[in-house]
Amino acid sequence: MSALVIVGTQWGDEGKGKIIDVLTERADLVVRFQGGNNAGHTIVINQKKYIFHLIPSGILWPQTTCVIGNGVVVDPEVLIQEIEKLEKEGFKIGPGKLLISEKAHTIMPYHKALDLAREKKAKKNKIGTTGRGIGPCYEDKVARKGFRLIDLTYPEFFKEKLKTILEEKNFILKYFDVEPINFEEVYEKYIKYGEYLKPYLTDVSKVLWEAKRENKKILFEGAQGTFLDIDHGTYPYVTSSNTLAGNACCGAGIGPLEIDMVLGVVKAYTTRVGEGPFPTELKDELGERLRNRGFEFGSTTGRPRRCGWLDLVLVKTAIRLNSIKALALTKLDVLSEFEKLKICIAYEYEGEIIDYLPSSLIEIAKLKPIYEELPGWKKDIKNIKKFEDLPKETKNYIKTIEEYLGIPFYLISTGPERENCLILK
Ligand code: 2SA
Ligand code: MG
Repeated sequence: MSALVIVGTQWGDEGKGKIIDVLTERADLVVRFQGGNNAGHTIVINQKKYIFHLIPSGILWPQTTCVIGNGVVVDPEVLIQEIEKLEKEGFKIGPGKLLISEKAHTIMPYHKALDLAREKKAKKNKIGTTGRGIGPCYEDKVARKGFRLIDLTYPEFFKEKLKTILEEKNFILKYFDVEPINFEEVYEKYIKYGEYLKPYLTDVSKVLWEAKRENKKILFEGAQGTFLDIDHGTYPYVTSSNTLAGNACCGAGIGPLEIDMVLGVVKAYTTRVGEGPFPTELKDELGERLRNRGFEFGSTTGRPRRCGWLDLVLVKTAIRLNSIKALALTKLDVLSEFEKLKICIAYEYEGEIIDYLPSSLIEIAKLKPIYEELPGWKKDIKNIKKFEDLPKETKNYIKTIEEYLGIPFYLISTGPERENCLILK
């Protein structure tokens, strides 16, 4: 398959990093197309954990070119730190290995300050953002007040625009009782970032077009998940970008007919970090067990993730929203200890059975999940290499999901390491 998009079907943290890493063995390019360093994609190799925030998860494979598309919002400080950390560990990054769109927008210090200040002021009504300045940066992009990475390489242009913009930003920061941001400091820092990143900047759209013509294999790496999408997620408890597969086109600069396949990643249970509705959430000891067994803590912020049963109503909706044609199931091993498992197959809403997530938060709050109960397997499945060798209860769990969704699993992950993986087709 020459252009494959990988997206999360839940609220992020489905284990996309691991799936992308496994599939990158066969990819020439791995492309990020939205989000920023709010993402935390984790890969474990020989018990060493790597967490990527901005650099695409394919970076650890020697043959792969990694690409940051125009739809990503880039905090240059974080990106440079990520590059240097990997180089210190012996990975060769450098221009050619990593390509960055000139059109990607830049996270500025006032974006982070505003993100944090708004959350603090909102108190009870906060979104639970990662505090990385993602929302304010996308706001400025849409308001046509943003800086693209290419702008940092033109000092005079950058200087003039920064002066005007800082005036407005400092006025807003004052409203939040936040110290004003110093022009000189930001200017000096960002011009240096511009110099550092200049060799990496390129026209990503053109690169991908040519790669496609040469039949290269391209993997588009979605960040966050379907229900954090700015349009189709549980608004306003969402991130500020379109997380759906369709945005791989706009966020990287390719047309829709260039995409050949979309793969959805499904975690064997559900998690969410931050505020917002979550119909199958377990607020009891079972939720706590899922969190501890699955090590469900934010890989960017360290926040404990909320945990609950697998919600197939959500996953089925994600299939529709993203044109998902194949699925990967992750973290199945986390369920190994449970006597009984539940999967949500519909909701009850005011006495009626429905199979969709309503748009209004008021309606979502009234949903009661309807569960199908399945027996657990209570056996370690980490090192099983063939589907046939899985315990019959595990096979039953997988088959029940596949039947409901009408799509087969292509890959099943049974542990954090690259080898803990069953490829089914
Ligand atoms: P933001 O910072 O504006 O994007 O936050 C808005 C909402 O989006 C959620 N969000 C995420 N949810 C899951 N995983 C994400 N990445 C990190 C991780 C999160 C972390 O991999 O664990 O470490 O806390 C991610 N990024 C954004 C966020 O929680 C808000 O609900
Ligand atoms: Mg994550």
